Amino acid sequence: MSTIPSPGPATTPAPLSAEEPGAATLARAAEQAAGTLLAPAAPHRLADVVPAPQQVQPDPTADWTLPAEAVIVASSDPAALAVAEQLAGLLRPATGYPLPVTDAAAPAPVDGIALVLDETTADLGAEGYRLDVTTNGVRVTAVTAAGLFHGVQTLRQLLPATIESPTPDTERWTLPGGTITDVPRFPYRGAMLDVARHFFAVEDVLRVVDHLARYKLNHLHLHLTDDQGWRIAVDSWPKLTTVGGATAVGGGPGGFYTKADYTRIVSYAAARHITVVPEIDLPGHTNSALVAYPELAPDKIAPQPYTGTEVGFSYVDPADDQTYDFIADVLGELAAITPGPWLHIGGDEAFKVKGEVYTGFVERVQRIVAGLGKTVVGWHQLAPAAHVDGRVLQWWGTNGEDPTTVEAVRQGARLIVSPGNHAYLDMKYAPDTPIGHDWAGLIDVRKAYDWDPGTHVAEVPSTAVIGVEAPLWTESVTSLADIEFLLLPRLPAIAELGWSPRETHDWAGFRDRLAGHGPRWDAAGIAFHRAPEIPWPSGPTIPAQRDPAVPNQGDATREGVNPT
Ligand code: TNX
Repeated sequence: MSTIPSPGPATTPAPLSAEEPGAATLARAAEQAAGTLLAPAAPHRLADVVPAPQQVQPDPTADWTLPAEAVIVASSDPAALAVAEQLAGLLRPATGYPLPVTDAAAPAPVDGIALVLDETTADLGAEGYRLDVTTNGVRVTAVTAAGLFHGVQTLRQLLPATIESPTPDTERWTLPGGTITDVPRFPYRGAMLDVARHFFAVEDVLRVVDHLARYKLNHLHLHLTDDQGWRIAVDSWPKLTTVGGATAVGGGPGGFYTKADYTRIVSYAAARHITVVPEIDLPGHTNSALVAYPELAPDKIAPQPYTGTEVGFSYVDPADDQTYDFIADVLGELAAITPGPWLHIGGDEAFKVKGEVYTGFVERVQRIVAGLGKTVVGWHQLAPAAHVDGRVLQWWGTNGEDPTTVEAVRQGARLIVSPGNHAYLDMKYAPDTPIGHDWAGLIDVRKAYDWDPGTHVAEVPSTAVIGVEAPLWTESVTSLADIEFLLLPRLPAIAELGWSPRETHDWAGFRDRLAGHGPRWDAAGIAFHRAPEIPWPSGPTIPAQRDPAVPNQGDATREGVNPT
C-alpha cells in the first residue's frame, strides 16, 4: 500500500489503493490531511485513564482522529469479533458513524481500529492488552478477548467525554498518540450487590454490570438471600421464592429472579468478561427461608416475615440432616446455572450458631460445594472451619487484624479483601449523606482509595490475596439512582486498587483523572455523587437524565446536601 507524502508529523497519512489513485480518493486524502492539520490536539493525555495503566508512552506527534468512514477490523475469531461489535455499539451513537466491523487473519489499522488477538504476546497474560494510537489509527493487541475488551474500555476513555452521549455529537473524535501496555495487579476485582434487602430488576443489575465493565472489574457477587428476602428460584423448594421472595426491608413487595432471569444476568456479564459469584448466606441470614419452610428452623416453627434491618437472629437447624439436603438441593440447582467456578456460602453473623456447631456446619457445606465441583467463597467468619482445597475468604473487618484468618491463610486459604471501613459502598460519604450506614465509619473517595489490598490484613502475604471487592448492602438503597449515587465515584477507586500497579498509587493524580469522568457520566445520563474533594470540571456538560417521578435521584436531590 502507498501513502501520499506526509507534510509533517501531525498529518494523517491517507490510505490509497495500490492502483493509481483516483481523483476522489486524492480529494478525500487531501481533505483529511487538511482537517488533521487544523485539528486541535487530543483533549486528553494518554495517561488520563482509570484504573491507571501499568505503562504509558505518549507520542504527541501521533494523535489520531476517527474518520467517519473508519472500519473496525478484528482477528477472525468469534470472541474478538464480539468485542469489535461491542466497540462499534459504544461508538456509533455519539459519532453517528456507521463503523462497520470486518475480520482479517492479521488485522492492521488502516485509518481505523484493529483488534488483534496475538498469542505470541504472552506477557500480556489472561487479561492484559497493548493499545497503540498512531497516525494510522488504533491497534489493540491482547492474548484473549478479555484483554481486547479491557483495551476497548481504555480506548473509550481516550475519546472526548461526549462519546458517552446517546445521540450524535459534532465533536472531533481525536485520541492522544502513543502506547499503553497494561496488565492487572490482581486476578479478582469485584463488586457485590445485595438484592435481598431490596430487590432490583434484571435491567438494573445489567446496568451495574456496565459500570463494572467500564472500570475493568471482572466479578459481580450477588448476595441473593437474606432475612428479608429469597431472590433466586429453586425448583425443588418452590416456596423459597413464592413465599420467601415476597418481602423486603421496609415491607415492599420484594421479588425474585427466575432461572431465566439469572441466566440472562450471567450471560450479559460473561459477554463483558465478568463472572457472577452467587451467594446463599448460611447458616444465619435465613429468616426468609424459614418463613417458607419452617421444618428448617431449629424449633420447627415458622417465624414472622422480617422487614427490619437487624442481623444475627435467624439460622437453619445445624443439627437436622434435612437442612443439609436442602442446602445440597439449593447449591446443586444454583451450580447448574452458574458457569463461573465460585459458590459463596456467606457464613457471617451467625451469632446463634457457635463454636464446633458452627465449624461443623461450615465444613459439611464446604464438602457439598466441593462435591459440586465449585470453589467455596465465604465471609472471613468461615476461617476457623477446616481448610478445603482452593477456599477463598472474604475479609470485611475494619482493623486489618485477625489471627484466625491469618491461620486459615497459613493452611492455604486465599483472600478477597473488602475492608468495611474502605470498600463498603453502603457507608455514607459524609455525616449528611442521605442514605447508607456509618457503622464502619464514613468513606469519602480518598478513604476508598487510600489503602493497599496487598498489605491490608496484617501478617497475610500479598501472594495470598487474589483481589478486592466493593460490597453494596442495600438496607437503605431502594432504586438504581441510589445504587449509582453510592457506587460512583467510589467504585473506580476500588477498581484502581485492584487493577493498577502499586507504583501508580497517588491520590492527587487519581483525583484529577477521576474528575474527567464526571462529564462522561453526565453524558451517559448517570446521576453520580459530586464528591466535594474531586475537582469536577465546571465546563458545559450534557445534564444527566433524571426521572422527576422517582425520588432520591443522584444530584438533583443530593446537591444541596453535598455541594460541589
Ligand atoms: C454487615 S458485612 C453485614 C450485612 C449488612 C452490612 C451492612 C457482612 C458480611 N454482613 O449483613 O448488610 O453489615 O453494612
